[in-house]
Parts: sequence; structure tokens; C-alpha cells
Amino acid sequence: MKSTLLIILLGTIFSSFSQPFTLPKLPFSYQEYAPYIDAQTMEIHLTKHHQAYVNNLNKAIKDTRFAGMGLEDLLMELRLEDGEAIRNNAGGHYNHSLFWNVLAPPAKQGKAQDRFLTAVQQDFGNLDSLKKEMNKAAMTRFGSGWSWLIVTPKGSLSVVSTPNQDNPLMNLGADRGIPILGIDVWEHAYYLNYQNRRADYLTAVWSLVDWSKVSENFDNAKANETRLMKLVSTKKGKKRKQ
Ligand code: MN3
Repeated sequence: MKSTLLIILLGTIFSSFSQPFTLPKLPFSYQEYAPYIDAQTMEIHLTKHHQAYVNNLNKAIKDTRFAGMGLEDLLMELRLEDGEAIRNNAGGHYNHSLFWNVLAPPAKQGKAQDRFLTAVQQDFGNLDSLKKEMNKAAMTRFGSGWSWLIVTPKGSLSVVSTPNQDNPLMNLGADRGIPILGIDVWEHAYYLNYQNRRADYLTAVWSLVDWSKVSENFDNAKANETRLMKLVSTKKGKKRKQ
């Protein structure tokens, strides 16, 4: 019963993760994310940037071994040798889908769940220290990339960052895990409101993080032992340049 419910839940949230890949719908209107992220930035980000990743991904995997594969499996299987078109666009689609999933206007957010909070306490002390670590990862990421909260194969929480549209599911010689919260630190995520002020955007974006969603993602990642095990059991891929 529990697992059926989980599958239905995952199916509705991540139906855009099966082929052909499609753009997910935002659960709120663009205006509702303001003033933290303005409506125009949200719209351009989703309908131009994210849509381009989806279109280019569907094109790039045609007649490759990835045709028909689900997005998470594809990300876990791909190698540096598979080239940048598949990697950048598959990452772009997954990363943005997760980003939209955890953002909600403050009045519509739920609370962090106990299981997640216990893990935060264990690995960071409290939510504020976790935010600080994610901000640090975001601020020290040179150029474009992402700051992540992941569930490691050991089941603990960890903060990592990746360049461009890479993510911790990929086998690129770096720490791997299942992302449960991702902060986009490409300039296109904040340019209209904040121009070059990444730190101001980071302060604002925390107001939009729905901890009940992050808690849900945490439970799902922990329940997915097969996937967590696969992250350590596969042969190490060639290391990317950082
Ligand atoms: Mn982006």
C-alpha cells in the first residue's frame, strides 16, 4: 500500500522524467514567487531556458543507447565520453525540475518533517547551519552551477556543488548522491532582480524553499535503496574538469 502510494506520487510529480521529456508545470503562477524572484525571471527561466534543455535533450538522445530510458537512470549511466549535449541538457532538465519542485510562496509552504529535521540535526546541527553551508557552496562556485543538498549512499545528508548543469547523480568522479534540494546559481536565475548580486539572491531564495517538499524528497531518496546502492557500485567514471 505504502509503496503503491509512493509510486503514484512520484509518477505525478516526475511524469516529465519519462520520454519524450516534457516541461513540468509550475504549481503556482509566476507572480506568486515575487518579490523573492520576479515573475518575468520565473517565466523566462521556465519557458526559455528549461524548455530549451527539454527540446535539446529529446533531440540529443535520438538513436543513442539512452532512447526510452527514464531521466534518473540516464543521468546515472552517462559518462563523460557521451558528450556534452546529452549531459548538459539531461542535467538542465533534471536540475530545474527539482528546483521548481522545492519552491513555493511563503504562505503556501508546509513544515519540515521530523525525520528530515533529525537528519539535519545529526549532520549540520540545525537548518541555519545547513543554509550557511549551501550558501558557501553557492558563493564559491565559480561561474555557473548548482549548490546541492544530497542524500549520500550511506544515507546521511551532505552539501556539494557542481559546475554548469552537472549534478550529483552523474558518475563524474566526484561525490555522488540523490539531490533533494538544489539552488540554481546561474545568473539567468536572478539577473533581472539582482544583476550580479548572487548573495542577495541567495538570501531571498531561502524564503521560497518549501521544507515540506525537501522532507518528502528526503523520504523518497532514503526509500530508494536500489538507487543509492547503484551510486557506489558502478565503476568510477572519468573525472570532469571542475
Ligand atoms: Mn537555470
